[in-house]
Amino acid sequence: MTGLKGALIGCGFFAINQMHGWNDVEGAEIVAICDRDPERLKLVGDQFGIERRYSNAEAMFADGGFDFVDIATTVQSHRALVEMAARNKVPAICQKPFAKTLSDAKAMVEACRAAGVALMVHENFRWQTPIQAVRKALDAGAIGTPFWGRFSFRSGYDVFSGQPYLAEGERFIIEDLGIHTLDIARYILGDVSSLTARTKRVNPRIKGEDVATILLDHENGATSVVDVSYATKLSKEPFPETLIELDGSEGTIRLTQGYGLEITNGKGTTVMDVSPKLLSWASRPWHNIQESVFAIEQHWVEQLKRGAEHSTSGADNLKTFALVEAAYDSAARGQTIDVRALL
Ligand code: NAD
Ligand code: 89V
Repeated sequence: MTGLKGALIGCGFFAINQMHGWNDVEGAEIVAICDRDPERLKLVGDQFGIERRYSNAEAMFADGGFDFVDIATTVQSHRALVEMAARNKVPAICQKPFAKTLSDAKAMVEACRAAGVALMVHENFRWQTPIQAVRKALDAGAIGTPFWGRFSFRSGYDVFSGQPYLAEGERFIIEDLGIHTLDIARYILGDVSSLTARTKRVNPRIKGEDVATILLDHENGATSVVDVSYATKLSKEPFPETLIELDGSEGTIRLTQGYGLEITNGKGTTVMDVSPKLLSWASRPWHNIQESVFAIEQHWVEQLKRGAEHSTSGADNLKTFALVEAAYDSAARGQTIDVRALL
């Protein structure tokens, strides 16, 4: 395979994982980086040995010399940068949350479609080893047809020290973390027709909600609950594990804390360890997320080379993003929201 050349915009907290991931990916390398903060640009450029450094994304696109762009900035700049990539006919990866609003997200998908360039959202949680293991068990028919699910992320971990902006937004847990959990629910049980949500803010030092409980009606008739919290203090901190319960016509699946996968069906019960790998550059407890960064980047390269759609393409992610908007709307109005009407 001829190697693809990439450029990364946004050299902040999470970009370090993305740069490590690119070092491990086969068939691609990062040749240019951009950040408007000179300190971050220098830190990442020096750490990863990248000579081409820009403080302005327009200038980087004007110089060109790369086959794709990886946008790792926070949400405020996503629409402008994705549209810049489309104007320059450069395929783009965009971090989650994809956009500030669903209408921005739709415009970004349309810009890339019209320009004929691929667009993938860096929605990496479905690429975690334990989530892939659940999907594999379902696909193998281990529990027949699933009719109920629970996708749960409850933690007391201090995410604010690494990502201070998470304490400052009007919206917090659904937009930042629940977006991943909702995407996992879609990935496992399929698209959603309607949704009902309730939210709370428990931590008085942050602005947005840190607890959400969301009831999903899936198009195939299954029902699920997505429950997320950063206000849950447990004896053994589960961050950043998503726990899953699935009931099916022929059995049950439980993804338990500590990365255990328990499957019960007519043959009895099997228990497997589905722990993520601890990559050479990774550190606990983030290694689960870090491995999924590498996995989604490898997927990007493979699909781009084949000219095939990505699992979390911009178009696919509109259906996850609509769940985020619907959840905030439902919580504000105390009503069930018709998700299909938003798309
Ligand atoms: P951060 O604030 O640490 O880093 C963002 C960087 O982008 C900063 O260095 C900033 O100077 C730069 N930047 C912003 N706008 C720019 C522009 N227009 N041009 C050039 N540089 C610009 O943020 P972070 O914590 O690294 O988060 C970045 C994104 O990653 C967010 O959208 C966040 O939600 C997401 N994230 C994803 C995961 C995941 O697992 N997928 C985990 C953490 C964060
Ligand atoms: O994955 C994320 O988007 C992170 C975190 C796990 C802290 O919520 O922001």
